[in-house]
Amino acid sequence: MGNMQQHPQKPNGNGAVEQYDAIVIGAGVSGLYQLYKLREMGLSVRAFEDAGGVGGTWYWNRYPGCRFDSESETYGYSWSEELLQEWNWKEHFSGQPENERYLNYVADKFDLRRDIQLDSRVSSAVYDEKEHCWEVQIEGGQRARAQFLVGAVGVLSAKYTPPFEGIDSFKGQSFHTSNWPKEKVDFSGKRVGCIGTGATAIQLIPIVAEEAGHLTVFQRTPNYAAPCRNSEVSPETQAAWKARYPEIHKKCRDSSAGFEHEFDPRSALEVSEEERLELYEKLWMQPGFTKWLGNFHDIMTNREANETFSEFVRNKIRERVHDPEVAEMLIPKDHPFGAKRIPLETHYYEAYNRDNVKLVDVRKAPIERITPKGVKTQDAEYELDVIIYATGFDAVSGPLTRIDIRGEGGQTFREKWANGPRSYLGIQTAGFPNFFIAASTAFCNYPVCAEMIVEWIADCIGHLREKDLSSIAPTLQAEQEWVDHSNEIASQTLLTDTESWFMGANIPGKARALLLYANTVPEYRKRCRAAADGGYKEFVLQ
Ligand code: N01
Repeated sequence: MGNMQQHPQKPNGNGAVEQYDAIVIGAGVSGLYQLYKLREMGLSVRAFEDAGGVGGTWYWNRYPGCRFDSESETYGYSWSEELLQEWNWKEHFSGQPENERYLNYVADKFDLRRDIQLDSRVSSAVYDEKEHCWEVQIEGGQRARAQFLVGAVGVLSAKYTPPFEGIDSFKGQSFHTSNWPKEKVDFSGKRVGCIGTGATAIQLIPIVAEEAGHLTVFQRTPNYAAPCRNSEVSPETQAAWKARYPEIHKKCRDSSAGFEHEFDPRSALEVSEEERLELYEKLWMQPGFTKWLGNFHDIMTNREANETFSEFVRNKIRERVHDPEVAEMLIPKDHPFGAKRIPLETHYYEAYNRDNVKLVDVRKAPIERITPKGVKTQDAEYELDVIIYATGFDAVSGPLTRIDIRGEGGQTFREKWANGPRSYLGIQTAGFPNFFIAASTAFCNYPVCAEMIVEWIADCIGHLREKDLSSIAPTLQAEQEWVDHSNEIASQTLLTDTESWFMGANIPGKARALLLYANTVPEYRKRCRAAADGGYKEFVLQ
């Protein structure tokens, strides 16, 4: 363990085109495992990573308070018993610094660094139809070719900053939460503004509120946040996890959303009000997503059932925020609980009871521009020393459409996905042979599905090599059937009539489509396995 291999140096750009069996874009949770899997199979692999280190999401998102919303014991990789036994999680919902350390530990333990070139942003990838291979270009001019190309780019990695007028004129410091500096940002005595109140802002606001001289929160849409109830992991719990990891992972794989939680099979409407409230209070006291994924099953499908819990949460907010007017501003009224990913919080609502925190409604009076002094809304100018953009991501498709990917006949991936994702199983797209997407778009505890997808891709590549085939891509028909099936599943949920990144609704001009696959984890796994076991009948193999 810990052999601390060096990363390959970035060449100066004029050299020959490098050749590999496979190229992986990204060295985060999916990319590290994909590199490991393909190398184990004897392929020559190069991973290109935009960042200056490994870890993906856990490299970029260094803002104060950033942590898992999954239980730590369910987030770590499940594929190495040795790793599971060696690694000790410090907290039940582990924080960013430890998560980044974990992924670095993995990179060292499995000697992955020698095949990961850092500070290397892939700008284009073009399919060579004659040779059945991909040529990628790295910013700066370096080129590399490989038969297989894997986009392990994550789903929330293309950061989004609204194009506010005057954004560059601000004289103070400004940060996007997903491009946070490595050095600690000193807020003491400063006037800080935070734009956005999504899961990211909800994690950072209580911490910044304690440090800053004054904090102004610019909120357009309130969210339902639920208590995280994080705590340190005792040595007894650590030992208990280590003794039952196979059981923990099986439970996650067999559950609806990849967690240890499972929905209550009863309807919220079939029990008495007393029984319902008893369950709600019990769930509320528990850590993590229990209040979402351990709730009555129909809170995700039936508005009336959902409303019973949404109202319960609104009352919890009213209890915690002293000023009733501020409480009402923080209460969501436009969407049902759970139709957006639930932000897990620690003292979030209490932050608004502090004298140095002000909540500003930018739905009523939108932000007009950023000025040299701060933020100008329709009815006031807020003078600031620091602006935090907690304004989210161009999710799922964004990381891929920002690369110039060209498939058969010169067709661009950007055009192909212009009206929403078009794939088969979320993994491959017709007309882009040998290009795989190793980012979990299932509604899932991320690594649980990501591991499965990485393994599916590795098996598929193994199949091609074994049968001496040169390329694979789904048929247009299989892709259309998958899109129809995904839309059908989505229409049975409350997700599609809510404005959120799930629907691409946070990005002006982006097509409205559910970007995730709303089926359960076991159903998704079954479909992926059937495609492989059935001999890849839904694919064109050459
Ligand atoms: O991004 P978001 P996020 N003017 O899109 C506001 C994961 N995550 O980074 O809602 C004013 O949710 C926008 O307002 P509105 C998790 O999956 C996980 O917070 O569009 N405001 C919103 O308030 C999560 O769902 C963890 O009206 C503007 C905010 O910016 C996902 O990442 C922690 C605006 C963006 O919220 C994204 O969360 C954190 C404008 N022009 C995140 N434009 C874990 O715990 C945007 N906004 C693992």
